[in-house]
Order: sequence, then C-alpha cells, then structure tokens
Amino acid sequence: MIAEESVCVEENLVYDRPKTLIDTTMHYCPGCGHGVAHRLIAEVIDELGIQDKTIGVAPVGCSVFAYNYLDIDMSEAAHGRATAVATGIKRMLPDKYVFSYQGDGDLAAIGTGETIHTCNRGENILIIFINNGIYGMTGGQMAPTTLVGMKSTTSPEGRIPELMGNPLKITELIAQLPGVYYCTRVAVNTPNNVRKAKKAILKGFQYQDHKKGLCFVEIVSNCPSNWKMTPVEANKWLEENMLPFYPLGDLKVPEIEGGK
Ligand SMILES: Cc1ncc(C[n+]2csc(CCOP(=O)(O)OP(=O)(O)O)c2C)c(N)n1
Ligand code: SF4
Repeated sequence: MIAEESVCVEENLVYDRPKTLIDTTMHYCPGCGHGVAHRLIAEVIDELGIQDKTIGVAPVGCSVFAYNYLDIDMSEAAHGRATAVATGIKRMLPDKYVFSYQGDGDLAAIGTGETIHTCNRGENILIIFINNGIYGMTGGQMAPTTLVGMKSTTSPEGRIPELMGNPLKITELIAQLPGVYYCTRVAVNTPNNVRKAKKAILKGFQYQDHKKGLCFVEIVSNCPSNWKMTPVEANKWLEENMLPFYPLGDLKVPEIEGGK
C-alpha cells in the first residue's frame, strides 16, 4: 500500500525541491526575493547538470549564508569583493561555471570598483545582482539604488537627490562596457517574472561556454522587512515603484540573439 502511494506521488509530481537546494530552513524573512532567486539558481544548475562544476561567490549582505542553501562549492568574499574573488577562481579553473551573488549595497556601493573593472575586463563569469533598493542585512540604510523619495533609516524623510544624490542605474552603466557579453534585468515579484528570471540565469550560465565575456543578470527584488511592508504589499510596491525606474528587459544580448 505504501509503495503504491509513493509511486502515485512520483507519477503526478509537478514540483519538487531541486537537488542543488539544501533541505533546510532559510534565514531569509518571509516573502524575501533572495529565497526565490536561490531556488532559480538551484533549478538551473540541476537542469544543466553542472552541480559539481559550479562555484559561487557570496560576499557580505543578507545572502552571506548562501553556502548553507546551495549544495555547490562556494567561497565567501569580503564586502564588495566578490567579483575579484570570482575572477581569481575562474582564471585558475576556467572549466568551472563561476558566479557571484551580490546585493546592491555590495555590488553598487562598496564594490563599485571591482564591479566595473571585472565587467570591463570581460571576465568569463556570471554576476547575479539582487537589487532591493536598500541595505537589508544592516537594518535598512539607504543604498545607491534607493529610489528618490524612498524612506530608509538614513533617509527617514525619503531620498532627497539634492542632498543624497540620484539613484544609480549601475546595470545601464555595465551594459556599455565592451567586456560585457550579456546584460539583462529581471524581477521575482510575479510568477511570470520568476519564469523570465530563470531563463536569464540559465543563459548567464550557458553563455560561459562561449568564452566571450561577462554575463550580468540584475534581479529586481524586495525587502519586506526593511520596506516595512507585508510580502504582498512589497511585491505590489516593487511593481509600482521599482520597475518604472528599473525597467525589465535585455540591455545587451549576444549576436546569436540579435545583438551586435
Ligand atoms: C567592510 C564592511 N563594511 C560594512 C559592512 C556592513 N555591512 C554588512 S551588510 C551591508 C549592506 C548589505 O546590503 P546589500 O549588499 O544591499 O545586501 P542585502 O542585505 O540587501 O541583501 C553592510 C553595509 C561590512 N560587513 N563590512
Ligand atoms: S532583511 Fe530584507 S533582504 Fe534581508 S532577508 Fe529580510 S527581507 Fe530579505
């Protein structure tokens, strides 16, 4: 009887935990996009069959414990330095699939130098950039990506551009660099966007085989805790406020996809 039931479950299985995603409780807050992004990375690695050929680099930020969730080789990096570490790993082990996984504070503030130069050098890695418009781990300070008028602990009246500068569209900057092979912006706020995000991550890994430069996938995400919203409110706010400023879509695609 038990055996019959388990066969039945297997036959009708439409959704399961990817092998690469470790069966454990994540520390992420309920509704946080980091969990969705992790799952997508794990699904892609499973589908490509590259679990033992992939090396991830996660620096400081809420995703600092990514190595507890992804069952692959992973390295830590100091705040902002993930792409420098990923560069070293890829150059020593060019047959491995190497990616960094970085927040906006990490990638676009303390790590701006590493980010720009890694992209400009055209390192053959994938950068996954989680843009939630705030410093999540440290309690919600303003990030370079914080929108005009958006409240944070260091911009309690909302971001004032005259005082605090404008939000930085670092992905648009990156896309112009000759070393960048593929650059796109996706989001994880709706099922449809999640599916598109997975495709972008898939390409980011596959294009490493072309050895023609760097792949950059920005994932517009949320931070319900520091945005002080429920997960549902946060995803609605993302749609109405983040996406008009950070529009989704490809910024640079390889020739095989119609790019120049
Ligand atoms: C050298 C250094 N400076 C500052 C910090 C404090 N710090 C830790 S995480 C963080 C910001 C993380 O924000 P983000 O990269 O956007 O990631 P999120 O937590 O939102 O996912 C900061 C400033 C640190 N750990 N090390
Ligand atoms: S603080 Fe924000 S980014 Fe960090 S886990 Fe919680 S919701 Fe996610």
